[in-house]
Amino acid sequence: MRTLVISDLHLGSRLERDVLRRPAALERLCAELADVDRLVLLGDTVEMLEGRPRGALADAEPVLRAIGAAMGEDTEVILLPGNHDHALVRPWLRERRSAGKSVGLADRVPLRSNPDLQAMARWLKPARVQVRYPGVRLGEDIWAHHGHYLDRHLVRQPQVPAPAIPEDYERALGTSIAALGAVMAAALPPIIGEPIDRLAGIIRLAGVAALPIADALPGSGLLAPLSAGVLGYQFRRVGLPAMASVNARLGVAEANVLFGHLHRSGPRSRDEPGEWEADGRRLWNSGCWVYEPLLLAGASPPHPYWPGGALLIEDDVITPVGLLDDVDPRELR
Ligand SMILES: [Mn+2]
Repeated sequence: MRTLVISDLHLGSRLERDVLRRPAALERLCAELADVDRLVLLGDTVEMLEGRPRGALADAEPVLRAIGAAMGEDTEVILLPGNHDHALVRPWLRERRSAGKSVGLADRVPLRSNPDLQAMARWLKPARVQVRYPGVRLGEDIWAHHGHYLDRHLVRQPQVPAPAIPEDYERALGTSIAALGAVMAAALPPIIGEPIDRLAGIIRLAGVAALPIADALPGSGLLAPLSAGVLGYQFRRVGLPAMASVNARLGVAEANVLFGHLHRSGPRSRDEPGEWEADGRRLWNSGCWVYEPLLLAGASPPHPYWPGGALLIEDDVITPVGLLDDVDPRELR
């Protein structure tokens, strides 16, 4: 069984940073999918936070149709909502809450809980689709989650209790992104003249990892801290420990935890392996499918923020791969 995990497609992004709208990128992914039995879309598949969820879904349709066709019969797609497509799972969460039922670590979300989920499942045919939230078990010792729960450990908010349940994380979702927007707006006066949705793109990319950057450089007010290097540093010093905190509080039993959200694929060959391990668990990041010019200008693959990151699982062995590393960068912009 061959499983491919990809995340952070952000299909329908207003500035068209989602590379799968580019034929070269979509073709490369589809070629890979021909040999895949199971595809995991690990969150932020559709960009529903930019104020045009219907348009984003419409943009996602042809991409999902191509993915389903490339997968073919007797294959499966597991869809997990993240923070940018959290709306997909909200009706189900509300239903659970009103019924007084708790949420587990890998619950199955019925497609019928949301017409948008039903539409996505239809587009992905003939692959079978199941929706899981907030995580899914992918093997004896592998649990995958989009990673947005880690935001809770990056902002000064009421502490997450230890141990915690998914509801403790759900309660404050959204506030962190809003808080980040406020910090960025205050910290980046020199960026005036930069379109505001360009800024939104940076925020999306940085995730809440930008918050500690703003804290660490009070009054600097420069865009410079958002270079790939500093983001990478923040990812290792802040992002990875925050994800480890989520795993510890939720009591994740699996030894391997896959996540996306921060858009930084790894561990890569030059990464320090110890930074990706905590409490007996190993962390793996699936990267992203977004071309962010502010981070990638002048860069070339292999690069931790290069679009096309994925995690390949075969016989419970996990391998980070860069599926777009060989595609002409001009075809990704
Ligand atoms: Mn995310």
